Amino acid sequence: MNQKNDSSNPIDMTLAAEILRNNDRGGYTIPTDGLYPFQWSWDSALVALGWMRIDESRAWEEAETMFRGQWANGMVPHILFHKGAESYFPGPDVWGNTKGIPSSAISQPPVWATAIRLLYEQCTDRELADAKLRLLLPKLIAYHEWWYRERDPENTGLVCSYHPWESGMDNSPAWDAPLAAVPEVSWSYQRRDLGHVDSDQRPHKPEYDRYLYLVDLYKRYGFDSQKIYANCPYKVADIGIIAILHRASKDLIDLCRIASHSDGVEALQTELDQTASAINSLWSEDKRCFMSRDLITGKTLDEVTTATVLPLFGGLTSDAQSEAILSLIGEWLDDTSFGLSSTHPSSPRFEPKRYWRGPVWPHINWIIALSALEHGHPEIAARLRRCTMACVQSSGFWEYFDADTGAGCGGDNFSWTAAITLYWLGDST
Ligand code: 9WN
Repeated sequence: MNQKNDSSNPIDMTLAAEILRNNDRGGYTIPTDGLYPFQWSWDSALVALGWMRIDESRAWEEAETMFRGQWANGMVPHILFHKGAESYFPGPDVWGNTKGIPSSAISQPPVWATAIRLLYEQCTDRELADAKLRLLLPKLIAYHEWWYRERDPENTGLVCSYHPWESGMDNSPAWDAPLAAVPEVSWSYQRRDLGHVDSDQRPHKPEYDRYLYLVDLYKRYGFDSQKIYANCPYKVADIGIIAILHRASKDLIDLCRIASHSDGVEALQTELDQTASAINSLWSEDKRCFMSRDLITGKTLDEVTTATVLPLFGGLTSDAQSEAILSLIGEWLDDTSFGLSSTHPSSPRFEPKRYWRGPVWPHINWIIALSALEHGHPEIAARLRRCTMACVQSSGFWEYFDADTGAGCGGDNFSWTAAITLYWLGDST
């Protein structure tokens, strides 16, 4: 049953807290029961921010559990399969990684260092915060080193993604062209997502056939980074990942300074400089935002999505670019009633309730609101917060919301929606 607010009353914070507690599986929080029964990386980072509002040590535990699944090469997998569950496909057997905690073989947008910075700043138990920071810093550094080393081996300044799932924005129309070039698997399989959610809110089968081809390819190459870099048919300089990584690396350097930790800082700074010099090659004057690039064909992925404004969050924009992006966001908000649709509504590929092709995602509104605030536009931040909270108030704590109606879509009693609600309602900004 969806835990729904009475829409005539303010949002009930105890409901949001109850969702996190119900989704707690002991040290980690699942996004939602049934549809996503494991620990996902960027979900978990955002969820930790919600836990910080109600239980500080539980917030830190979320991070510790995630980093327990870190690979020896530094990668933090996008899913940790702590326990078996039949309600999700593809599970650990399909991914095939049996070292340590069974996991997927790709990562997800690296929001962890940014989340840890916010946890550190907001934790009232300073002794706890200092101890956890000391413990997590080397792991965070290894994670960021992994991104730069393994995903930008030619030092272009732009890391690449190997899978649409790695972007966290799975069936974004921006990935249509590079994904179409990936072969399809020939095996038959049963999708579990369609047993939980209507098919008009989920990706199509041809996309899944290619998602699985890539999953199988990593396994065939024995998870060898060099072989995958040389042979992966999907390689995208994903503007969302690049921007989030950049922001997180800056936060990480600041955290290192706070903890007087110098190992790795200089190298991180070099990577930041390299990305700052490369980023303008992705700027589109015409679209007023940054575009991803298909690294196999060299083509620009010409689609305005919420990822394309994230360099604002990354602190990668010139003053003129910031103003251009903020005016784009303002107009985009005028065209929608419930916050930023994941794909711009003027796109012929916009679909208001199909997952990342249109719906409004609460955590993305939160990230963009934070960016607007940092760039001196509190009115845009307030607008994003207001319309996101209005969706939650009228529809409940859903995974995402129909961009045209604000109706709840995807999984219900969703952890990141509850966490962002707790974060926002416990915040004075
Ligand atoms: C694949 C858990 C995850 C989110 C992603 C979202 C969705 C998975 C799926 O769910 O992806 O990773 O099976 O659809 O797209 O952003 O982290 O909530």
